[in-house]
Amino acid sequence: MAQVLPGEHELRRVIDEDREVEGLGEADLLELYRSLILLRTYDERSLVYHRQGRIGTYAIFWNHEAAQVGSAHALEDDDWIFPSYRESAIGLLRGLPPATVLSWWRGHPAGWWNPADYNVASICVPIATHVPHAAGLAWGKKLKGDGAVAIAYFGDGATSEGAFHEGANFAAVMGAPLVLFCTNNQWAISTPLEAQTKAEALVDKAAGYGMPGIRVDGGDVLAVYEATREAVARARDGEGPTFIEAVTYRVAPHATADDPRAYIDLARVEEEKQRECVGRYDAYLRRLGVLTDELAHEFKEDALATMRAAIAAAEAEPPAGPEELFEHVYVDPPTSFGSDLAELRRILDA
Ligand SMILES: Cc1ncc(C[n+]2csc(CCOP(=O)(O)OP(=O)(O)O)c2C)c(N)n1
Ligand SMILES: [Mg+2]
Repeated sequence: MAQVLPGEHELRRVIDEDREVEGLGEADLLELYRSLILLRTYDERSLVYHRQGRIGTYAIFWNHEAAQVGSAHALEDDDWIFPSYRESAIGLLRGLPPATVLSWWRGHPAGWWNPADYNVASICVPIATHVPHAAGLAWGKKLKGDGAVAIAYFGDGATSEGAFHEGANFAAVMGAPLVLFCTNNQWAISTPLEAQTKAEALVDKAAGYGMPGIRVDGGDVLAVYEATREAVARARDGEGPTFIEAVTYRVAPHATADDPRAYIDLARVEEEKQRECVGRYDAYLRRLGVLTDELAHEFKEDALATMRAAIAAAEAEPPAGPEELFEHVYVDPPTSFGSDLAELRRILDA
């Protein structure tokens, strides 16, 4: 049996150490910035669209962008992404149209896509159920020998779920090329991390599965990139899965339906907001002399225009027909579907 050292507790950092990441040129650094601005803008506009009644309940990911962008940029296009609801817009980094993701939040069928078109699986709402799916896909990739890896995104709360355990254990035993990416934002709705686990750090769970664990500053896009690149390289080299704990803080409500004032320390939230991840990277790039006001303005304006066009496209989708509730459920639908649909049409007058 391979000896696996306990996961590192020290947070890996790049920005706060004013280091540079080997292999990243100026164009790469700006591409990371552009992606951060795209996701930040997506998130901020989505909150407004929710308030305007144009999308449904929405899971805010403000201050999670660095964890998402840093990790996604460490992948190749052939690698598979398994997002949770907190990473709803991560497919944008793969060319998934933002109108599609907005349609998803509108509960419209146009919000679903063929995962194989982008190597991005459906957005997973049940906690951790996608971890075994990702492990299975990664194992399949290994059997086919095509060199691709998978990454599964989930939260601190997900580590208490059976599906997380099953997926992590299976991936380790099968040597599946999988990155288990845990965004530890220290809350699972109103459950704080200390009520979630008695483990000193979530990264310690890695040792229980016999896989390496990396603990990284989740607000540091470069540190996340570097850590994920290492995990991806291990997976591609046939060395199996890695558990990454990206430590950040949820400074927004769990979702638009939540009011965290009932359970959160607002002073802590304010403190964390001061260190939010896009501003930290912005300041780093300016220290390096890579980012100018003009470029920052251009990226922001592009992202805003993208979102304006996206919400217009999502709203232009014709309403879904009631028959779509019944389609694609069975190859041979039961005969009752016919009368059920007729009844639904009668009720809806559709
Ligand atoms: C299997 C399952 N149980 C419960 C829920 C309800 N639920 C939605 S979000 C959430 C908290 C998850 O917290 P965490 O894994 O830390 O992710 P975060 O929301 O912080 O990104 C829960 C319990 C669910 N979606 N699925
Ligand atoms: Mg959480």
